[in-house]
Amino acid sequence: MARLNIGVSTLFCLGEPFSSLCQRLQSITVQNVELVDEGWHSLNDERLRKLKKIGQSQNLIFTLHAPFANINIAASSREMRTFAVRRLQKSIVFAQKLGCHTMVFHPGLKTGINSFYPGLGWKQNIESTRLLLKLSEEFGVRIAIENCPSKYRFLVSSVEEFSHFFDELGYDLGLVLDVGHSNIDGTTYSLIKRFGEKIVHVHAHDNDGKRDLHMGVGYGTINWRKFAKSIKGSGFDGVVVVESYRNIDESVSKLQELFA
Ligand SMILES: [Mn+2]
Repeated sequence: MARLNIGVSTLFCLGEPFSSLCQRLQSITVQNVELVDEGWHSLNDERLRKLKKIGQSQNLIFTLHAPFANINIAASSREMRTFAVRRLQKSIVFAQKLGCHTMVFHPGLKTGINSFYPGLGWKQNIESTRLLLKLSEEFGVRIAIENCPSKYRFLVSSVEEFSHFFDELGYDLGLVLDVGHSNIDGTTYSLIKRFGEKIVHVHAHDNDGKRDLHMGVGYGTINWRKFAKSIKGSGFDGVVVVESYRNIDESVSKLQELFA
């Protein structure tokens, strides 16, 4: 079995200024880096130039996480929905300019008025995703949707929901398996079993099985040995990105050992 690439998400330093992110990238020990187009690290053309330069000198391979705070591609208001898709479009363009092979995004969320219009939020989530897929084709950047904990009101979380979603979508869209999130929902192995060939990217962080704590690998309840065996067995050949808030280097070493 091929040795999988372990990467690091820059989410761990999102609380630090952009200049600090650049410094960290200059001494990062992995080749695969997931940038987060959010908060103090939100991208613009000047930042793209800096990141591109660092990426080239350090020989980094970038992926991009689309913004997720205040973003709902299934928002009830058309204006808000349009804004969300346009903002993600901006990220797709940034991803293209940075040479990212994948951009990760979150499914739409249920809103306070969804119950009055059964099925409408679901439909809007599908429509926005189709728009994003068109843009992804236009700009030549692969996009992939992430499983997020069901208790945070995501429209698509469970295995059944993802199954309906992919069927109805009618396009080929990759899945980002976030093993921290699936640990909370108890869906890790059912997601791998059902969508093994659709999983193009993995987010790795740990938790207590209840809260989305983004702890380092081995600090929570996830059986990493079992997970590594299962995901390798599914034929997955993408990048496993450490997305914890702390213990980054330690998590990378543990995963490198497990996936070697
Ligand atoms: Mn994630």
